[in-house]
Amino acid sequence: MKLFSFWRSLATYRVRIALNLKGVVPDEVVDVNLMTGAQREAAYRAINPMMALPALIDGDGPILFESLAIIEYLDETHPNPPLLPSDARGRARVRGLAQIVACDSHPLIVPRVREYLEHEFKLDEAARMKWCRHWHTAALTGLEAHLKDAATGRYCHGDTITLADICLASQAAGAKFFQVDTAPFPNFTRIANSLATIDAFARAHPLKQPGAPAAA
Ligand SMILES: N[C@@H](CCC(=O)N[C@@H](CS)C(=O)NCC(=O)O)C(=O)O
Repeated sequence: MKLFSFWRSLATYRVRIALNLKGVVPDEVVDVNLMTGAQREAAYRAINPMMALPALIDGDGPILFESLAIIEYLDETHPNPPLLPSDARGRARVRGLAQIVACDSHPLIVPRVREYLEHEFKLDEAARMKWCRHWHTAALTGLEAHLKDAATGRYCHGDTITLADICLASQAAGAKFFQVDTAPFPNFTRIANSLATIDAFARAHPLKQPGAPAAA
């Protein structure tokens, strides 16, 4: 198994958490430096034509891409512990929470979007940060409202870790990178703090990966 990764990639952080929870250790971790644009080089474009991390090769292929799809693949191939509830409504809620992060919020703040805002629309660093913080806050506001539901427990959905928690942890790490205060979102913050104490999450954290700075 080969994981294409970069320390700062929040989508890869999600996959690393799932791998840790499942006790799966990739044979190789290939570093694709998002800060030097290595994701756009031909070698990586052949792996993932979207020029985005993560990608995973498991055995003979095909190459797996998109963090949520990879995590569901891992969940199906390594069912314990399960990352989705056993009931259809529960699965829909967990996938919905996960998609707020991975589909509605995260894609708006990735390097290719920030670089487009800079080069095409000439937005300076302060304006780009304002953009990122805006979309972070929109997701945090939506998540917090959902987390007031009685279905929330110690974690996003009851007292068992699910795909939603994996995504919540990546939103929390992103909030730190973009200096977004999560204090106004107490359920989100409580769950993020609980998850941070779990080894599978702590070991997967961006700042614990090779090449990461001591703080970001
Ligand atoms: N929806 C994708 C997002 C992939 C993505 O955008 N990854 C970022 C890093 S977290 C990336 O590689 N960006 C490269 C770029 O924007 O140029 C997923 O969840 O896997």
